[in-house]
Amino acid sequence: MSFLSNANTWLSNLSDSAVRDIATRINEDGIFWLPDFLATDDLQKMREFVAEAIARGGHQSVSLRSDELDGSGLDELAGSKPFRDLFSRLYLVGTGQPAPVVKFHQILRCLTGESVAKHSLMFHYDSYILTALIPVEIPATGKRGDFLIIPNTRQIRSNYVFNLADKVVLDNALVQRVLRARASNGKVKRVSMQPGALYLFWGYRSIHTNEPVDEGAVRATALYHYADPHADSFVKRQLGRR
Ligand SMILES: O=C(O)CCC(=O)C(=O)O
Ligand SMILES: [Fe+2]
Repeated sequence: MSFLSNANTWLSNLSDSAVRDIATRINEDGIFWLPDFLATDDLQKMREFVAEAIARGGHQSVSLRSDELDGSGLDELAGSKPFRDLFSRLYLVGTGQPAPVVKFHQILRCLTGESVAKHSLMFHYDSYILTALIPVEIPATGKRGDFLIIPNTRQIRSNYVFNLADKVVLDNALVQRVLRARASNGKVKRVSMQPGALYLFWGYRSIHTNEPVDEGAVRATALYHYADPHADSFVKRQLGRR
């Protein structure tokens, strides 16, 4: 089977009503997921890329941007027309607004080593409306780095300043402690990540994070962030924020 053919076949056959169903799932459950979006061979190529990136980085956590993903296979997915179309179609259904040109803020997030803790249990809102997450490497044993989400807790803010205020409140140490306590009491939706599956959620509207994995383990997730509602904000530019 050729590279990404599973994914592209599913994507190319998505009817408008199937896209609406996905949006409904995201609205109602907080997250949509599709198992086996990537075939085993696709995953294999990405896993080799992750292993090399971690080895190069001295076996510590690394985050790679789109210009560092050549040859990973994740760049090919970013370029796939039906994959890109899924984002604009969901945007239209989800927001009722015409979709901006699809440009991804793409990250391959590899967690391992001592720095795992620093990159885990940091509840946040994304700067982008729609987030696709594809787990590439998830430990089969020990701590599995589950995804935690409190879905759709806010609307899209009309002004960047209100968005920033939400983020500042959420960044507060006490708020983070309260959220961690809620999570450890089982009061936060927990998603056990399956490698090769596709997960979609409203990253801008949902408080979310990941649990840690053991230091000797590797957790790698590919993230495709789309549509920053405050991309043109003057204040944002002045503050030099992403
Ligand atoms: O890796 C994950 O599970 C989530 C990462 C995330 O939310 C982000 O990078 O914005
Ligand atoms: Fe996020």
